[in-house]
Amino acid sequence: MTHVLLLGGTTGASQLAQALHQAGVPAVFSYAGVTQAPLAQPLPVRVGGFGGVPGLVQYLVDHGITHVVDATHPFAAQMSRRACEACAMAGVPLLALERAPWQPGPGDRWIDVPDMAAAAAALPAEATRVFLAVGRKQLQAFAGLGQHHYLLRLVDDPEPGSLPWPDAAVDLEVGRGPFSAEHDLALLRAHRVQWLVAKNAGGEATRGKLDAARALGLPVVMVQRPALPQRARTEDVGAVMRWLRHGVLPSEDVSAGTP
Ligand code: 3Y8
Ligand code: NAP
Repeated sequence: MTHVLLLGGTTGASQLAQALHQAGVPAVFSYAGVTQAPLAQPLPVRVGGFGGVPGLVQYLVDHGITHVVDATHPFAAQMSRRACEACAMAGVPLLALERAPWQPGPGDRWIDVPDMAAAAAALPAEATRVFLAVGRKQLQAFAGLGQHHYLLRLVDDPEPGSLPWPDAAVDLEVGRGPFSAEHDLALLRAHRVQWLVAKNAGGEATRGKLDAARALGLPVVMVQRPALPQRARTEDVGAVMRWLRHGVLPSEDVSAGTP
């Protein structure tokens, strides 16, 4: 009897949850619990970490999980690494639902950097206005750059005093996305943004800010994805459903991750 553990927290995971629900496939949707009110799902939901690899192995065994789909974000690297390890130990098949990285197009002014520290170093020394679209957990890398004015987009209101700059240096937009290019163009204009910092999340839900930056001719510091272990992956919800039904992916769907 199939029982799927869906590691979620992204638009793709929400789309797969709908497909699993409509197909009547027994599944449980898993959130880390880092936002106050995550999107409701049409599947039973569990929230919170598993307790590292041993905790996840125990969960797989206790709940008779037959398949794991890692539909977490490309930057949720620790979860993805631990899922690979736990599934190998428990002998449970794993498939990643992962969108391709964004590629620059004509008119894009991207500065590719390997990590958040390099992103901070890529900003100009002189004071400017920066849209940090990297979430709450990554702000510390920019804490020492008090000369800039920041526009932050967070999923939840930050705790008072939790931001690493004085309130006067920060404009805050609280929102979950997806965000349209029109919305983000108005946002960048309203806040006179001169620089963007983004993670190469891929997908359509937040590429609007990149289209808006191109329209305004703004430079984008683009943080590359962390390396992940080799694992079967696909970008297509239908391919996941075929894998669950028939156990294999057509070869064109399976490409190894970044070594
Ligand atoms: C908790 C689940 C969906 C929901 C939307 C996608 C799209 C918007 C892109 C910008 C960039 C950012 C951030 C972002 C994106 C979608 C998708 C995606 C980026 C939710 C969600 C959870 C999280 C966690 C949250 C992180 C933060 C990152 C905000 C739900 C809304 C910046 C990443 O405060 C915190 O602790 C937030 C932490 C991890 C990155 C960070 O380091 O702070 N996402 N995002 C999931 C869980 O608890 O398991 O609350 O409903 C999901 C979404 N986030 O399903 O359509 O699919 O990628 N989320 C980044 O890419 O830079 C926003 O503003 O342009
Ligand atoms: P992370 O750093 O890779 O994971 C940290 C720990 O959080 C994991 O080791 C695991 O704890 C727990 N965890 C993460 N995702 C989980 C899930 N879906 N279900 C249960 N436990 C989970 O993760 P993150 O970058 O903080 O991302 C947290 C969540 O936000 C994920 O669901 C991810 O899909 C979503 N998200 C992240 C980003 C981003 O930019 N990172 C963007 C959009 C959405 P244990 O080891 O104890 O199991």
